[in-house]
Amino acid sequence: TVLSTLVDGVLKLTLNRPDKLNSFNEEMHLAFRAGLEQAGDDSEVRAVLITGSGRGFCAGQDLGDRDPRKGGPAPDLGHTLETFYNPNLRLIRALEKPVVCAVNGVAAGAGANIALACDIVLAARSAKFIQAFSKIGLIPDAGGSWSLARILGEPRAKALALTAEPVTAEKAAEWGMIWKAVDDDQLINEATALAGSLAGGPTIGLGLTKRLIQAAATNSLDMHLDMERDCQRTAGRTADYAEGVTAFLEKRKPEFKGR
Ligand code: LHQ
Repeated sequence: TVLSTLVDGVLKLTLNRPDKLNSFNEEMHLAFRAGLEQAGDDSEVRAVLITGSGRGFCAGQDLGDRDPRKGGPAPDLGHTLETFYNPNLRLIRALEKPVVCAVNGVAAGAGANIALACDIVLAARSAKFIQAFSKIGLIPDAGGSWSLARILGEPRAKALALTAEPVTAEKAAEWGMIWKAVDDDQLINEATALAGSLAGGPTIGLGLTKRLIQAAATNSLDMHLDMERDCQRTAGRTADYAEGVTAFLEKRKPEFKGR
């Protein structure tokens, strides 16, 4: 349910249930988690690229998995979030390596919000982001009510979440929800090139940069300046920093090793 390849430092995770628009069942949640855990544990992995197979990126939870017409007690969706979604969201945000997301088609419900949790999001021009939850009586999960409010502010966040109106890739870029919209036939090349270039970067410095930017919203300036000091101290001790400065002085391209 998730295809995984590691090429030139890029761990590519492809959500792969194309006839269900890559919606999540338990098996796919666990396979996705295994990929994200590998990204953290394996020092060969220096960037992650997440995409979907077929015409969609991800339609959120597989709604066929929990058909209310079959009867039985109401499912505990809080348990589903705690067991399956939330660990994966936390892994993406805590991973101190860049996570690129190539949204190749529709991203609905939790699928949209997993994309929004990634560090750099490219989307095919034909892709749409849909906060589908309100259509079925749910709240925006997978971090959506948090990330939308942060990214967009309350007016746009509320309108998108309450109406479930689709947002085109173009508009998502204009609103700062994603990095950019890319022609459909260029998406995977461009995302692969971007992930490849990040994987060739100074991994420790990039990871610390991610940590700092994520901490900014909740830190005071005083706390944040201390955090920058500590992170820069760490970055300044890496071999990649020495290589970066040496390469600059020698007027050549640096060869970063991720150490
Ligand atoms: C699907 C799905 C799908 C199963 C398309 N499931 N089959 C929820 C509950 C529990 C715990 C916690 O969290 C959550 C989080 C959530 O993510 S809730 C939101 C769940 N997702 C949705 O409500 C989106 C449902 N899907 C749609 O609205 C449409 O499929 C979109 C707008 C994504 C795409 O529309 P179309 O391009 O017109 O495609 P389609 O609807 O024809 O779908 C293609 C096939 O994929 C179709 O199957 P079929 O056998 O008829 O070809 C769909 O049934 C299937 N599919 N989404 N979530």
